[in-house]
Amino acid sequence: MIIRHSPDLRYSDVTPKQVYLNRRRFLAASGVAGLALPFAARAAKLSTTKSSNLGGNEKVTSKEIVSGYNNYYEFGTGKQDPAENAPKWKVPSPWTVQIGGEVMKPKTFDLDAIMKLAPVEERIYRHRCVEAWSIVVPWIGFSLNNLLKQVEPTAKAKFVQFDTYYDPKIMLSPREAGIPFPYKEGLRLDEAMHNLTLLGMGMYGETLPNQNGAPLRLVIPWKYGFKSIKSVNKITFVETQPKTDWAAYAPGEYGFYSNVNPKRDHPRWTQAKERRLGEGFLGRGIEKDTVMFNGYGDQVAGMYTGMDLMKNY
Ligand SMILES: Nc1nc2c(c(=O)[nH]1)N[C@H]1C(S)=C(S)[C@@H](COP(=O)(O)O)O[C@H]1N2
Ligand SMILES: [Mo]
Repeated sequence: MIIRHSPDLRYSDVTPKQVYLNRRRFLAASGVAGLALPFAARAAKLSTTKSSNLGGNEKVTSKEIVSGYNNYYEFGTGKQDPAENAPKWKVPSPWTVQIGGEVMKPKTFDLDAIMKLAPVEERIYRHRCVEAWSIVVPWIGFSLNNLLKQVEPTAKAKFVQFDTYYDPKIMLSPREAGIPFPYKEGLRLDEAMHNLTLLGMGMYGETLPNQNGAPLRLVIPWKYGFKSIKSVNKITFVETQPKTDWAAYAPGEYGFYSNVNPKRDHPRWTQAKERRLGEGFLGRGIEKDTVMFNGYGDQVAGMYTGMDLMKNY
């Protein structure tokens, strides 16, 4: 994992290039050019504080693939649908994240308040979809625990539930998509508080494209991709294991934990192998062995000691 730190970024500093260019023109006209550095320019000056744990022959996947081959069922069930449909969605502004449930201090945060909580980092993570394809992505964000600790969970809080924003006017209906909306995911409290669990607000040096979960998403690199919920606007601390979308859809196929596990096959396909997108002959992808916990076992295996991971899939 590569972590780069940057002090005091506001959400508006993580700026899509086009918006940034327009803003710079505006600032130049008003005589304050140079005050607002784009995120990419600041990122270039960030220092690397941890070395990558990618294998020697693993490369960052191209931005074109990561933003063009997506699962975001609210915007269509085909892999190309989100890239076509999600950009038409105007992300509500201000974006708020409502945090409540079993907490001492329920609170609603806007993006700028969230950006003030911790320095933004770039983290290069492997991503393994339950459908046996994988990518490597340079995310921008910081550990979710920086946000969660603000509300002071009570002793009753054992799990954390996450909701995706839902607007039936622009997104599919649950009937069309085949899964319930708002999309829901959940983590055990220790998983949610783990340093690897990322609250992502950008990738490849810019804000997230809508199809990748703008403006704010989770990235949990040792779990199958569907745990990494997009466009989060609600976080609820709860006592009992929450009902999550894919586990509700097919409990025998998708469990609550969904840790990457090459030994526990999906009922309809093997999980021992994966196809790394964009590599190999004509970029058709190369087959790789899937690694337990997606290769992050040294950091996360301890959370599951004593648990039967064939039963708790
Ligand atoms: N709200 C929402 N979040 C979601 C999904 C979705 O359909 N809706 N799909 C999940 C799945 S299956 C995967 S593999 C990842 C894909 O993230 P990416 O498109 O950024 O690669 O998003 C996850 N988060
Ligand atoms: Mo996925």
